Amino acid sequence: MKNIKIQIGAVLVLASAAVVIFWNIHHSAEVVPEYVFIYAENQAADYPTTLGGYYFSELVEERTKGRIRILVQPEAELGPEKDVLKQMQYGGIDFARVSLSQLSELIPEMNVLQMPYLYESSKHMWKVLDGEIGDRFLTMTDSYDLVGLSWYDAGVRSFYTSEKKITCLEDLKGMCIRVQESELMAEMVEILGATAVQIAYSEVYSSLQQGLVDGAENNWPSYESMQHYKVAKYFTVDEHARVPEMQLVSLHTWNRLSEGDQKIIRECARASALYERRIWAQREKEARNIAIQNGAEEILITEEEKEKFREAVQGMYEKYCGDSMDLVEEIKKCIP
Ligand code: GTR
Repeated sequence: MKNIKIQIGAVLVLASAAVVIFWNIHHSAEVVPEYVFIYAENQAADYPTTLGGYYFSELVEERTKGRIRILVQPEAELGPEKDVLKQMQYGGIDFARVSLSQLSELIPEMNVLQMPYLYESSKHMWKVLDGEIGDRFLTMTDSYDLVGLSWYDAGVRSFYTSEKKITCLEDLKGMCIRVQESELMAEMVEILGATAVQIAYSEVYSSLQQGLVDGAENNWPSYESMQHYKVAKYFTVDEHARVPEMQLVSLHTWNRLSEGDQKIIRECARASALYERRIWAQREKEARNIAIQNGAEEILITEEEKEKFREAVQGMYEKYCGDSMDLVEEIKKCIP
């Protein structure tokens, strides 16, 4: 009898231990987050900037042990970049990755970092952004109810057209080219001789297909990812602008977080930016190959011809960087 009691006792102890273990496992798998934030991204789910966003979200969740969850919404589900920025200023959207062309519409001082033919190479741009200038511009957003977290890579932009190839500057005359919803980009295209039409990113494919515009301009990965090569097969490598991109958080969201959490978020954003930069370089090559294999024609222009493009836009510096010409000089000297 005594033995049976001991056995029953042991079984009960084991059973309750199993319940505790099961409860713990189950419970820890379902940590209820303290914060659930949304993150706007206008590129496809497999695009480098989106992958950077997912990585950021994973890192934050890991480092906060599930207390902070960030839901990345790709493919412009939360609207065009212009509207996303407005919503962030009111705290309607928490995080986003946006092009500086769009951000400069809100913060004109940013234009200086996206001027046409400003950087000589990707390395040159990264030397500027990784240094004191880049840090200064990340904090510039604070007075616009936004907090800059990190810089993302978006390569270099070139023109692409449907019917007529661009082989020299004169070819742009009379063409109608889609640009971002950005005054600077529109002016650049007009100065180069074409008519600029500002259209949201998600509408570019149909605008090219329906012949509303003769061409557009972007980097190889966007050209390939959005399948623009199917409706605009001539890609002219004029490399007119390197437009960096920024990962941001709404100041309203930021102010809800403790200093410790803010630090984690900054660190994870920077780590995700380095990751994005690594996969960007690879994707740039792949995108070019995919587009060409599917019928795109790459048109290379001579240095001499490129110089004509460069000269044509010089007047824009006075207008957009009038008060910061010293900074332009500083950037130009920041050669790696
Ligand atoms: C891409 C950028 C997008 C968007 C797009 C455009 O390079 O990543 O965020 O700005 O260009 O041309 O609208």
